[in-house]
Amino acid sequence: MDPRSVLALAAMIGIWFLVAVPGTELTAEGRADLVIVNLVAVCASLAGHGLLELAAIRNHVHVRKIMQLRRRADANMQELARVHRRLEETARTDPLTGARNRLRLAEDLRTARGRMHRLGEGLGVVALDLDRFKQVNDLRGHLAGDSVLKAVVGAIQATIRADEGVYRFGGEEFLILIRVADATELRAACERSRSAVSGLAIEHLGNRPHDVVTASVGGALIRNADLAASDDEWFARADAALYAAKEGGRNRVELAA
Ligand code: GH3
Ligand code: MG
Ligand code: MG
Repeated sequence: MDPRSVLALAAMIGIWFLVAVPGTELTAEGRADLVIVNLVAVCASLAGHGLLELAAIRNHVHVRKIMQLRRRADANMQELARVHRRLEETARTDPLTGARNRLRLAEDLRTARGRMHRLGEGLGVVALDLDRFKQVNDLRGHLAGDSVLKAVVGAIQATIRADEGVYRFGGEEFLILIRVADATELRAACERSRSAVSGLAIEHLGNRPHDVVTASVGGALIRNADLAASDDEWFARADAALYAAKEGGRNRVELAA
């Protein structure tokens, strides 16, 4: 039962008793005074209860406001974390092709070195350069050249695992990092990338005799014993193989010695 009802009931009984029950030694005036005192006490008590309730309501409103602010702050933090993740991704991506950029390459190579050290995994460092690409720009314009670059990245990405990467190394030269056990696997992976590019069948009349966009590919197999060499030395090995592929007639794969 509500404390106020209990209080009111008690007061009513008290007042009724004072007014109605005869035989005490109180005078009529004394009774009236007592009734008034009783009524004042009841009113004061009810007012006190009312004030307490008001304070409780205010408290409740404050708590709700605090919870609302807390929820808003949580949502802001989540949005901030999302924007941060997006920025991190954007800072590591080539805006034209969507390939990973050189910042990401340096980070991924550190990770690959760690895996090689711990697990003895082999790493394929593959350099891929489009053949006579300058002619695409000269014959069909720079924008057409740009869309070829995008298509090439998409085609190469389709040949590698989700946790492996294609990196834009320079203008129309790409680097691919793949996990391979030996030279046979490396050659097969290089060949998949090469044929993915020619398989796009993008017309390129400046690239005789194929008449479609092709790529030359150079692969270097990196093992535990190569951990002492720098990233640049690894790139140089892949680049030398790429140079040999260009020299050998383009649209072909060569592996570093
Ligand atoms: P090679 O077979 O010897 O590799 O011949 P190439 O013409 O591909 O090589 P070269 O280095 O002479 O030319 C590369 C061209 O790539 C020159 C440049 O205009 C073009 N290129 C570089 N970056 C971009 C780009 O972002 N967009 C476009 N459209 N072209 C680019
Ligand atoms: Mg080229
Ligand atoms: Mg080039």
